Amino acid sequence: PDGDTFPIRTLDELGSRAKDVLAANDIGTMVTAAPNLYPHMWSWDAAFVATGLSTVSVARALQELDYLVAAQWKSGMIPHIVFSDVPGYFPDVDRWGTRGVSPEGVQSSGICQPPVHATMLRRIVERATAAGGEDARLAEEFTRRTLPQWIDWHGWLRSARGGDGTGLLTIYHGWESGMDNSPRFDGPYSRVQPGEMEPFVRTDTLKVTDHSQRPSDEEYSRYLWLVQQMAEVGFDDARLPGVMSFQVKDVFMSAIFAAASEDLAVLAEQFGLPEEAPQLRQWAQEFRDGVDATVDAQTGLARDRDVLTGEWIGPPTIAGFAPLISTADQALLDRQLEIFEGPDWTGDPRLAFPLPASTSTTYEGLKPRQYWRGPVWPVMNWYLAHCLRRRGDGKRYRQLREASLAQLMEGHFGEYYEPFTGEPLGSMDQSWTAAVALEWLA
Ligand code: 9YW
Repeated sequence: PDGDTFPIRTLDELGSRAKDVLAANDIGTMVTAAPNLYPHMWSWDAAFVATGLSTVSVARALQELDYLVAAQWKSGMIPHIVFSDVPGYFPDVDRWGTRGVSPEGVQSSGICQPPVHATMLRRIVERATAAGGEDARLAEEFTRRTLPQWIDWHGWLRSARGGDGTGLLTIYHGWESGMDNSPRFDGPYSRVQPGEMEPFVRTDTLKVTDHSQRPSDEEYSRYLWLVQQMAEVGFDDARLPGVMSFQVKDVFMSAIFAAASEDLAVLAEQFGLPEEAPQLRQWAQEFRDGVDATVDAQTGLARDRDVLTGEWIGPPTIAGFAPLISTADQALLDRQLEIFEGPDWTGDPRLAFPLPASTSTTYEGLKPRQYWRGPVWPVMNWYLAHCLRRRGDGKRYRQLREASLAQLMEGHFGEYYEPFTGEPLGSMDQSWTAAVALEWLA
């Protein structure tokens, strides 16, 4: 808003500006992911936004999760975008071809995103329970009512995407990982050959005018080709393995699933479905093991795998730290933390702030301004810190908090940041960035 000054001077001011960002992005039905670039609800954004909102209003936070879960498909899938009526984003619901496939009255995409929801719901429930009164009552009512849906969501992930005994979830589109153009996917995408397709006009490059911060046109034509491949089989889970030219075992998403299944088990025990807890814990165990088994003995990082070629995926990205989210193996955890704090990651002395970049800052393919190829993503900093705190590592949580708050004081709530200069990039006033600012301050 007019009159804002940069950088921000006090933590109080940071908090009130973060609240203003979320309020401004709230269109009544949903808090859009960003004011201009992303005028819809994204699945994993909504979960992070909800936890941030719960520091202000538990009722408003639960409304956000309610709106998302209401868009759940019959299969159990929670779609990665729930569209508002605001125009201007591409691909829109028509390009997705999901009308008639998605539930009546729901306008959504036809793919999923990482399942952070149960973890964030548990966080909100803990906050609301501590507050007591009306907040506690609302959180309990919401959790009892929606638990079956979150359990179906996990059941769908396990059966449609992870039922092959690997303890790893398959994604059929880089967008499902939430890290669209990460170098993790360069190999698999190089084998995607777009065929005959409707022409398209991107809208993201009209909004982020420095195109070097966004994926290339060639990348976008592959993204759209995969959407078409899914639409041609009516987004039928059973047919996707036979037709999709992109199939990757996503190690980061698998770790999120393991941790969230554990959190869901806790909620199930607490809110009336204790008989579901053993199954959820079994999935947590299976995927924890699956993630641990991907670790490269030489680099110490976890790896994705290209299902179609059977190859491990090499580039050192933030996804390599998946075990920080899920592992129960203390030696592995110690080794990962040493790498995390070492010169290729948060210990790189050239960094503006000691925070993990989306790819290692010493990687030859690093693109420090381009999306998931190098910038630092505030939401990832908080999520990883939250996972460490859950393990009892308050010291590291506080270190990441201090660095993150110092980064955010520049005041624009950027979607991502240049690692060496701290410049905000992509969309400004990004909702999940504001949400994690509130979490850091809570
Ligand atoms: C797009 C909304 C989404 C995030 C993704 C991020 C980006 C959307 O924005 O993708 O059209 O490029 O990669 O993780 O959920 O913030």
